Amino acid sequence: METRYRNWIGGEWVEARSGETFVSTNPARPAEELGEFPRSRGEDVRAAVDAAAQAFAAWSRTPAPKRAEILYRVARLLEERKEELARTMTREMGKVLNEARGDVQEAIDMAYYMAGEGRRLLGYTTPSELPSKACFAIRRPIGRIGLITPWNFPIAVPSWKILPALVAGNTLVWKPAEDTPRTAYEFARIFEEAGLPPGVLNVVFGYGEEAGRPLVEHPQIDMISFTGSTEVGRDVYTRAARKLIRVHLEMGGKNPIIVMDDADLDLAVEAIVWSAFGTTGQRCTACSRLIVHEPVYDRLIERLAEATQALRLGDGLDPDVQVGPLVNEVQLDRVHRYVELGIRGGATKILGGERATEGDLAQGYFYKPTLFVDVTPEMRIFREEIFGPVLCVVKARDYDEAIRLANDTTYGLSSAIFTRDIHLAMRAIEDLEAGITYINHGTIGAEIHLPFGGVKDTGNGGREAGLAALDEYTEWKSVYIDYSGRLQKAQGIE
Ligand code: UN1
Repeated sequence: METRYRNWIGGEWVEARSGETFVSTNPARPAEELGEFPRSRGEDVRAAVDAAAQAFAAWSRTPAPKRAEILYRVARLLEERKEELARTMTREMGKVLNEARGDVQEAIDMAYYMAGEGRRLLGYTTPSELPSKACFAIRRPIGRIGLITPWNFPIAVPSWKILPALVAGNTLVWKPAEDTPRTAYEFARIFEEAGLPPGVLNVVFGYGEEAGRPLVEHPQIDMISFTGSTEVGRDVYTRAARKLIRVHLEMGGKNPIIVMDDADLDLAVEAIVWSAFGTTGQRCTACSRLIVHEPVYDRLIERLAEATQALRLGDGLDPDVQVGPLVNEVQLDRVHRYVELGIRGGATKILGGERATEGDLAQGYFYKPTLFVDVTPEMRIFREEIFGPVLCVVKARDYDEAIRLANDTTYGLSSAIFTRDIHLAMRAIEDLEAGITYINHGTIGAEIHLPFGGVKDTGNGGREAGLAALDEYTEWKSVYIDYSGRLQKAQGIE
């Protein structure tokens, strides 16, 4: 049985103009299909942007507390459907069910959080330098925003963009990842059921080059928010620069965990395994570099190898499974190519390094959690984002060397240190070049009410989530009201 899904444009569910489609499948067993989706192109994107443009006047004038009421309904519907959405997500992109539930929970949290902002959206008032003059700064919506989102957090990451953008009064065109259209469809349906007016959120399914690019280049799109690879993000930024529009970019990571000799090693091992192999390593916050202080190196590696070996691979719907498949065959090949590069480059593979093919695993895109030691900073496996279950371990003589190694990367999203020394912990907060630093916790697991994003090539300076999200999705307007009845010139001009 196959089900055919459609784009959501101006409140209608419509086919791609070309009639072309693509199919979404389950990475644990690719013969299982989750539906057929429109393969959209420029003409579909243009229709969606027109719908967003038409909806803007009414939506941006709707009082924010009223917009927020819809967000509260979205939150409640997400809660009701949490289990169903999580199961669809697991079937569509492979993450284990518990993690898929967490993914939906992030959207629930964000919906409540941003709904609350409907009654704040705070600006500020400030005194004027002149008498009988009032000054204040308010937030205004930006306009029509294009959203391009990845498959690894198919509900959470879109929710970080859609919910603040909506409460702020923008209208949206969303191009979800081609690997997770079904999950995106189910999420979009919730906005429809919650009573979002037609055209406020539009969804166009398809591929980056065919549907994403025309969205970025459309003259009526006032901002792009993109989460994905640094390579694609750079292209998005460059194209959008010609239009001088705002671009929010959330991209790669090569996130380090440092373990010092005074650390609680049991805790560290548990956190490393969760950060490196949770979501099969397919998080932009995943730990892919482990930097271990020499005195505990051997002990830590031994325990880490043991814990990694014990991980169970399989279909994420099975509650005993800890590591699901990679999302598709392209990723599987990519991860394996990196493993080969590591071996050729002289790193020592102590675990994994191959596709898992035992029994039922053979049909899916399963890859064994992989541990490399003897890694050096010049190696590509140390430098490039692999986005799979591959962890590189290096040894550090002392804290300073550990920090140097941690910062020896073009990325800067998440980072962590395990130590019981408060001085080192506090120093690491200052020294680690990253948007996020964890003390005695792995690199994954950000909460939605704090700013999320990174430095260096991870982004272009913006942050999503937290109150920072409102700065992304609003323009500041400064207002001056002169009630002196005469022309008063600022800066003391006579
Ligand atoms: C991502 O991988 O794109 O902090 C986002 C975390 C999650 C979000 C990750 N809450 O790992």
